[in-house]
Amino acid sequence: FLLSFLPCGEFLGLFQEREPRPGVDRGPDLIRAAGLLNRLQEQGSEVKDYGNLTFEDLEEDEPVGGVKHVRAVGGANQRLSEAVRAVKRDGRVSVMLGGDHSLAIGSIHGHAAAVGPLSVVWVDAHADVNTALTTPTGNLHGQPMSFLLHELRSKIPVLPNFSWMTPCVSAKDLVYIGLRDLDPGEHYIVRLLGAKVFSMTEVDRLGIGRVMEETCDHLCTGKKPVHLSYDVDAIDPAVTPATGTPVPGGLTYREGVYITEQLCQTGVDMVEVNPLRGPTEHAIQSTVNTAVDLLLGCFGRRREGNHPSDFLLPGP
Ligand code: Z70
Ligand code: MN
Ligand code: MN
Ligand code: MN
Repeated sequence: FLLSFLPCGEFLGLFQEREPRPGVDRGPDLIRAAGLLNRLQEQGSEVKDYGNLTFEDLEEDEPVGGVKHVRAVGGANQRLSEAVRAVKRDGRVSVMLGGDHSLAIGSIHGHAAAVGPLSVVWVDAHADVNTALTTPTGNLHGQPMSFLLHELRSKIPVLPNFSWMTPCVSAKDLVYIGLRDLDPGEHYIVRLLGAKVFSMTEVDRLGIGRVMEETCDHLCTGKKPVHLSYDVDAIDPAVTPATGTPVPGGLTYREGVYITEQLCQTGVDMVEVNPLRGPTEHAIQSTVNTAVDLLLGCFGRRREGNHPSDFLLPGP
């Protein structure tokens, strides 16, 4: 019966070069090549692939106050936001394949522009909530949540190609799962704003069952549509090594899949799959296959098995 509840899924592949860690633009096509679309169709989703957005390298994109690729990332996210809005106009659930996590800016902005205020479940080793002024690296993939949060609005400097962007998420509607590598400024911000945090410590203490129960309770009080932003580095690098910033001590494959089973049919980002970071072909395949399994879990796949709602038991 689960399949009868399946909505449409659709895909936005994203190309984005990121200078220190090239290769993350190849994630979407690898996820496609692993059979994602066919497998979603087999489990009952009507899928449309909206193709890759391609972004040109900008000639002039000097760092702004230490923040790198500001104009390219700002412009790319503006286009992505519009693309996600178009997907929502088609009445579909949006799945954004990254690409790095800075793309959550446009993905979540576009989703919110279409349906109104959202709850966000951010599954990641990192909180990605540095501001342009707290960032220790200048990398925008460590900052997307800071642009999206209403509460940080006055703390974000004016940046070129970001003027289209306005915050669309309240801290009380944000749940983090899997955190284990925060910068001091990020930890301060998360505590100051009172976002719900299930770090790996809480996953260990409560177990993933209780974590998801409390996550759903927390989201139910807000009653807003949910956006799941899934960084593949939330999963332990033993399972998903092909990613830019692997951090030991992550979610198991089973915990990672369980999250998706509890949160199906939401808008989804699946980001930070980077084949050039995989030490071996096996490491890359393990990462890509895990990303596919997480996406299948988002659209109704259950480990106990599934059957179509119109299944007819054949007689002799
Ligand atoms: C670090 C920073 C990071 C990935 C985020 C970012 C860490 N806190 N790594 N996403 N893949 O640079 O702000
Ligand atoms: Mn991230
Ligand atoms: Mn991360
Ligand atoms: Mn990142």
